[in-house]
Amino acid sequence: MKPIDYSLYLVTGRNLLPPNKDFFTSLEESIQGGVTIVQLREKELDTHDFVDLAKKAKVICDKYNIPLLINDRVDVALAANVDGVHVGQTDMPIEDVRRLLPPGSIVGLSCNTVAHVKDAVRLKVDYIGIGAVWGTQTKKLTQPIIGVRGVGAMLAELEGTNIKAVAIGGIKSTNLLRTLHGSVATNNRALDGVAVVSDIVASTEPKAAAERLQKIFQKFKQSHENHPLGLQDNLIGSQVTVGSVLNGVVQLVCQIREINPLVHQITNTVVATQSANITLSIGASPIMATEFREMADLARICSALLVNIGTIRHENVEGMLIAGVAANSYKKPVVFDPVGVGATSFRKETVRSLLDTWQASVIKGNAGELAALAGTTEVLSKGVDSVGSGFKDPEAFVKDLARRERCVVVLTGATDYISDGTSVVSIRNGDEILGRITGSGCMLGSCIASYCAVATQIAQANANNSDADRTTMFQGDMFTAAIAGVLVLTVAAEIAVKRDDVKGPGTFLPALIDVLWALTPEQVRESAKIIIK
Ligand code: 3NM
Ligand code: MG
Repeated sequence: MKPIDYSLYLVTGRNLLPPNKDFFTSLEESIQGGVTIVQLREKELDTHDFVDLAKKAKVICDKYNIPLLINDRVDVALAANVDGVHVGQTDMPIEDVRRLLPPGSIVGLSCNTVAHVKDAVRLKVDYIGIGAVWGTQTKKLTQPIIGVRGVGAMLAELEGTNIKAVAIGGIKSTNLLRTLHGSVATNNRALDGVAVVSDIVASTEPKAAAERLQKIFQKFKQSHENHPLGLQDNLIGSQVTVGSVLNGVVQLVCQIREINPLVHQITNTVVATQSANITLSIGASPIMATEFREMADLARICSALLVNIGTIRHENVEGMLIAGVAANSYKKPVVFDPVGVGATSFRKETVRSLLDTWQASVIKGNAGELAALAGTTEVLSKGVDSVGSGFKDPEAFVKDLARRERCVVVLTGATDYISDGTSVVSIRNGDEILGRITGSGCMLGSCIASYCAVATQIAQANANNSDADRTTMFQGDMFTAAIAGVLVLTVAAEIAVKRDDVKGPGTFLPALIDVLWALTPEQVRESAKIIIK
């Protein structure tokens, strides 16, 4: 028996068909577009009509040799002689479904929690439907929305089983890439497919809708198989050495002044001016816009986005959500600075919803912030500052967090640690005076975003047409960009603090801007104190 292809799982919804679109025509066109398995879902239909509908749908599915399942109704599945049944948590128990259906039938179960997945493993279902991953208009939900990162935790439970998994709920071609990348578990288990109702059924061109979805899925599958994080071109796979990293940094430090990339920064009201000045001094151009109506336009013209929640207000969240989604859709890097995330539950909830909605390319924070983000109590914070020295094993922590969040992670402190989930670079540059001025961490976010911007532009300029078509989330080497941001700012701080005119924090800040303005790639290379593990 050939394995079932769950990649594009259509759940029907006749009430969503466009006017004058025949159900069977829509079904057949969607299969022609790339639907690989179909579930007939009817909540209102009389049994007689349901069986009739199932038999007719079966003729179409058989023509294309794809499986047909029935939602909930074992009797209808038996009567129409289809391939299996999908049940929800409150439907007939799995043991009974199995006993009633012929051997070899497909049995699927809806799961909303990790406990449901554990049950599914014990009951040996063929596949699970995880949902709702996003909000949906198609079904009245009785359980909270899971969010992409919650899907990963559920997928991890499937390790060592043959159980397949699809996600469902609000999946569209516009969020599919993020759904797939964002839900990969820490053990690298990914979705086997996605289940979709409205994005296909409500379309006047279901064939084109299915083609779009299937194309994105196939590219995700390729990039997931080929790159450990699947997100970006970086040094993964090639040998990372201090020399190769510094060469990459020097290239970015030189090119940023030629390319002068636009960097959109949504930051806090304490540091906006100095962040903008820092951006200018290293050779990029800042746009400090927060109005949500501008976000889509800015994502198109800018080469990177910085999101910093330092003085977050409820009314700013929507803009941050829209900006990140728009940046993702244009494959522009998103640098995220979860300032003070451990301080209040509002910040925690905001950070969770931001990271559930878009994919960051780099997350940076101090020990307290990253501990709060990771949900460990190993490091405590006081307001926006960390308490104590940090993690017992900072290298392992940043590597794990990079894998979990599927992006580059920068942990700042006396030593800065940067990981892409495979390598960890530690940097021992800087000066304690950086801790005596406000917003040095925020300025670092601006530097990283600026180098991410130039890395993306370089990658785009080098891309040929086939590369432009690829479906990694980002283009460009975000790992080297993050390292460049840290090195440039910390090396400049060392030089600035030694200047005769610097008497303390007040004179340090303008000196830092001046030093950054004149900093040469050679100074960065010569002063860099970096170790790679
Ligand atoms: N089940 P759309 S969400 C049928 O969460 C169904 O179990 C869900 O429709 C679950 O793709 C859902 O139009 C509807 O959002 C999905
Ligand atoms: Mg049901």
